[in-house]
Amino acid sequence: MATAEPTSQQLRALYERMLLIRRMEERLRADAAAGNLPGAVHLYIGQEAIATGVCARLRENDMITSTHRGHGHFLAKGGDPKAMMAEIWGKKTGICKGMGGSMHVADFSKGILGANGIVGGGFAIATGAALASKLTHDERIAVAFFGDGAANQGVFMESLNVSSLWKLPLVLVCEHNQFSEFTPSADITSGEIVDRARAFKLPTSVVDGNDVVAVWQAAGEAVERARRGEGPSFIEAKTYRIQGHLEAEDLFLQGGKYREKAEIEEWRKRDPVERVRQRLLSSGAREEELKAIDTRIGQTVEQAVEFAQASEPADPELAFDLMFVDQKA
Ligand SMILES: Cc1ncc(C[n+]2csc(CCOP(=O)(O)OP(=O)(O)O)c2C)c(N)n1
Repeated sequence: MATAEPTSQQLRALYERMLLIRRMEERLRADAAAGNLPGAVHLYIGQEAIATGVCARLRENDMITSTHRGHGHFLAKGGDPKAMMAEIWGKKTGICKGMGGSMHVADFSKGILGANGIVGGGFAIATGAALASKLTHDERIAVAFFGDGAANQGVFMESLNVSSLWKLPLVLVCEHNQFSEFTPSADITSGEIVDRARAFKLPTSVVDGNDVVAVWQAAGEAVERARRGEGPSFIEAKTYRIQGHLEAEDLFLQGGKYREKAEIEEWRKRDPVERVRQRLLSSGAREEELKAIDTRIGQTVEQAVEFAQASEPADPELAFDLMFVDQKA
């Protein structure tokens, strides 16, 4: 049953994945602040429950599309931490040979169709992937992760329309983190985003995006429905962006502000990683076991950074080989 509680083994797996995303990004935050990274990073800290809860319901060959805030989706879908770190460091050993960077981490072999610097760019890709799956009867489903800002792009409506009409195996996951860059969502979004999906007759659920169990349950139902060939579903996960829009936010704002520190602190109290940790402790996990998981993940992160640092820089000449299939300069 999709709405059942996760077993303690499943809950532990959810916790581990969320913690991996958190620790990878804390390291990225430190390296961004130290000026070690060649490009901008948009961090997912505070939203880990969403990618993790959804991707835990997917098969390895199911497909996802992501956003400019894509590290969490990549890792949740089973992307390799070393290859992601090297990509963000702009190295040849990166998952896209260092040619894409933070905003384009992709691994087709794991169904990760890519992070995307174009806001709303994932809708049509995921819808097309779901259509391909339906036409070839391969039983794969596609998930589009997107922000509340992206829900204001017209292509969202196009995806809702054709996916509903053609009963495509698609799950649309809106991560409502309440901001678009430096603008509160309420200033640019009319009505409720979920009502847009209802208008196209999609089954919808609105969940606490900081509660991995709630996300996991909603995703279970949506994924099963898509797998049965009954069409798309929409999930809105309510959450909050803890970090700035990007790690160089202060430079952009030049002293200006768009939210209060107290609000951020309020949301820190609903930290999704800490919540699942408490849940594990109250269901019998021991503090030392959880510490051991953290230590192991710390080593994974450290190894990923060492791998990235030791790798050669990306080769710009590769642009000629990688841009088009079979094309040489
Ligand atoms: C088509 C397009 N328009 C504008 C931008 C500039 N931009 C980058 S991120 C962003 C805000 C996106 O907000 P949301 O979809 O809610 O995602 P979040 O950053 O909150 O995760 C904007 C407007 C862009 N990258 N692409």
